[in-house]
Amino acid sequence: MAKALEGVRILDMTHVQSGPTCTQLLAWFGADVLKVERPGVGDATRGQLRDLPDVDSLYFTMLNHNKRSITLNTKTESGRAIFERLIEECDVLVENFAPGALDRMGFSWERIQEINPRIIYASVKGFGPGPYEDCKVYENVAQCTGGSASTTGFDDGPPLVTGAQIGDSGTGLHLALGIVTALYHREHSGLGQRVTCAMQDGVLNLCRVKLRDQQRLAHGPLREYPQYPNGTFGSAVPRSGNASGGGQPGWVVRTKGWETDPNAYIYVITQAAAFPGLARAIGREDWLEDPEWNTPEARLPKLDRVFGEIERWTMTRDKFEIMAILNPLNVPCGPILSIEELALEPSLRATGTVVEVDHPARGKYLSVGNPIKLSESPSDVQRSPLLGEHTTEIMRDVLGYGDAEIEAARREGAIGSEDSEKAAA
Ligand code: CAO
Repeated sequence: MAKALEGVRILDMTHVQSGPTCTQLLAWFGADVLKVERPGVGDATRGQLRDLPDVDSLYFTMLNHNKRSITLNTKTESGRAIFERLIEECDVLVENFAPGALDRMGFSWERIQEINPRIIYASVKGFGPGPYEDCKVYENVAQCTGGSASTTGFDDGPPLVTGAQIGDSGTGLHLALGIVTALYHREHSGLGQRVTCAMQDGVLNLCRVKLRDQQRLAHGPLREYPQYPNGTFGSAVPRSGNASGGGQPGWVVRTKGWETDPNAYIYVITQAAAFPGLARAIGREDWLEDPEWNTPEARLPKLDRVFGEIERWTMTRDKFEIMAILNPLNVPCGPILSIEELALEPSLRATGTVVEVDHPARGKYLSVGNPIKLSESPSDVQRSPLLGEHTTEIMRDVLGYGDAEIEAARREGAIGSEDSEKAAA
């Protein structure tokens, strides 16, 4: 079976997390992703958060599967010429440098279009046009400036960032959609286009429901927030702790073993239709006849007591047992799964969402595979490339350079020498 993006070639100038997430997704779908890295240095994440000395970090390997690596110094004269050849041969150029970096290398959008009018030029930046457009941005900056941090956490505590990398990986995912949309558009128009995605915008898109609530707030208190009815609302959407945010009340409650296990918790949603089953399961069938408790309206002002009663029951059982009891009753619930539990979960291994990858320098490690499954287009996970591993191969097979030209480019420092790259690794 052919991979969905077979035949698409990506000139990958990305680094750190947001851009590499995007190009990794495209690579999983079969695109030929040529990762361009500075000779002897490479993507900074190769050396960040290393768990093993002198071996590409998990940070790098887990974001750069299925790619080929070419080292190229685009700030040398022959490096620039090679870069132009790459632009000619590729369908998409993806980058997430600090604002203006590619222009400073001599490659404005106008120049890139001149070289290849069919190319799609896709970028991640921290901010869109406006007062902050020149700022460098990392994950947590985007979470804070995109509306996530101000709405995450408890009302009486500081803003919180989340573990999910919604700024980096989230924006990479948005960018990948922009790229395949532009590729589709090119089918009719024959032309490439510029695709940009700002991390602030990507995070705000994921916080869409909070902008919904901001406007609802003008018409009265947010009844599904824990501040209702006893607390106060200010002018901005407050942090809502573990409230569900949807129309159905939910909360995190402790389960058996919580005293020592930081993840002995479960999220329980008290959906109206399933409430009778839930009340019976926790031994409070008396609520079903009592007008003080038997309607969502009656329970709303005292949800803390409802969840207090639920918790009295959940604290007597472990989170998986609770899930097994509540699911047949149609009570939506989610055990708090640790990353350790997810790593060991057989069903995630079976679907390829968690995969074991073998790497020549580090041996076997676990990674998250492609979470997007296509029925007709397989997607497998191949190890990340070593720095410059495919330099000669790409120079020869993609760009058509002969041995003498490759040697000359190496002597001029436009591409890295294989030895120096091995030493840098
Ligand atoms: N050959 C020659 N020079 C190269 C090169 C190559 N192959 N690859 C990169 N460079 C140069 C760039 O041209 C740039 O040089 P100038 O500053 O002279 O223009 C320089 O390397 C460094 O690039 P940078 O400014 O992007 O890198 P940084 O480490 O200073 O900043 C980051 C990193 C992530 C803050 C910044 O790239 C950024 O804001 N990116 C956009 C937002 C983003 O994606 N953030 C998420 C990152 S993941 O948390």
